[in-house]
Amino acid sequence: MANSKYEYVRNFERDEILLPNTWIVVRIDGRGFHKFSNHYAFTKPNDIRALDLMNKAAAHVVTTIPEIVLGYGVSDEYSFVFHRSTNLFERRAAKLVSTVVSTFTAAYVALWPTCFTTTGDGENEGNVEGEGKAKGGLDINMLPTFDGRAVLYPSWENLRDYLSWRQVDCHINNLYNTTFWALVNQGGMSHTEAEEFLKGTVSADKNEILWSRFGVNYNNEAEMFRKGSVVFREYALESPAVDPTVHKDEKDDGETGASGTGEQPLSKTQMEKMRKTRQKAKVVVRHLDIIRDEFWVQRPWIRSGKP
Ligand code: DGT
Ligand code: MG
Ligand code: MG
Ligand code: MG
Ligand code: MG
Repeated sequence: MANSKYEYVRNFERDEILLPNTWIVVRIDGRGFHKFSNHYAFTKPNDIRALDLMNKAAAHVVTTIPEIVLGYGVSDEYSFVFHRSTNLFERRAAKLVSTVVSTFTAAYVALWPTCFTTTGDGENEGNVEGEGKAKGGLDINMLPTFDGRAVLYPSWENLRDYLSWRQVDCHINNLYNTTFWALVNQGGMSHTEAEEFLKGTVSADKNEILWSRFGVNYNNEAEMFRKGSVVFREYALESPAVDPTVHKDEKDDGETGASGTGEQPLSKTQMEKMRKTRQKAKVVVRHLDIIRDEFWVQRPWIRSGKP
């Protein structure tokens, strides 16, 4: 290729390369979803259609980017975990984040009609029908957009704590919102009254309010609302893809594994083989406890990155 006198401008480009051998979490979050959820009349506090759509978009992201070993979502956010051994896009932060955000957003838009089928949803009566709004579709003036960031976690424990933090957040917010909306919708309180009423209450108080006033046992609320959603690859236990010996050296305290402590990085062929195996696996959405060890013990391939 001929060099032009303009070529030098390339030197202005700078890449942020993410530290090797660290877990990469790309978290995306809906921009202005407070407004967005009102516009499309999301059910309060949880809209099953909206959460299903987030989960479908996330499953698409995990399916099309095999380097992602796990997704965890709640409300308008999703965290995607790249295995620490990944070398995708030479670990360029901007490329990783922008690819995840745009893949997620594209899927969210494309799959919207599979979750939202009614027309005239929400507080969008002011819009002239046919003005940039397809029947039951998205309003050009109110499109879903997401921001994204990459955060690095140097140890398995740090990554686990990050995910636990998100799941605890899900629980705390959902318990609050469930109680708040029960007080408003069934209890006849105004928003301000409900807010005042809940000031200074702890979890046990909210459980008690739900039970004694509204006969609601919080533990019977949908798992998706209480625990959020986990997206990962599921392999049949007898699958040859899961070789139990591969995970034997994964000690709880040690950080061993692919490209870890002096181990040879995977060759191009091995990498390609692993990618193919992952692509063939089934990507599932579950609503499970990811704070306790059980989830991780049962699915060692998430931590080991093999396959
Ligand atoms: P941001 O992220 O700073 O651009 O602003 P927001 O408005 O997206 O704020 P954020 O992300 O802290 O909070 C998420 C908003 O999305 C919150 O106002 C509630 C809303 N939302 C998320 N899921 C649901 C749902 O299932 N039902 C309803 N009614 N609202 C939801
Ligand atoms: Mg925010
Ligand atoms: Mg948001
Ligand atoms: Mg949010
Ligand atoms: Mg290009």
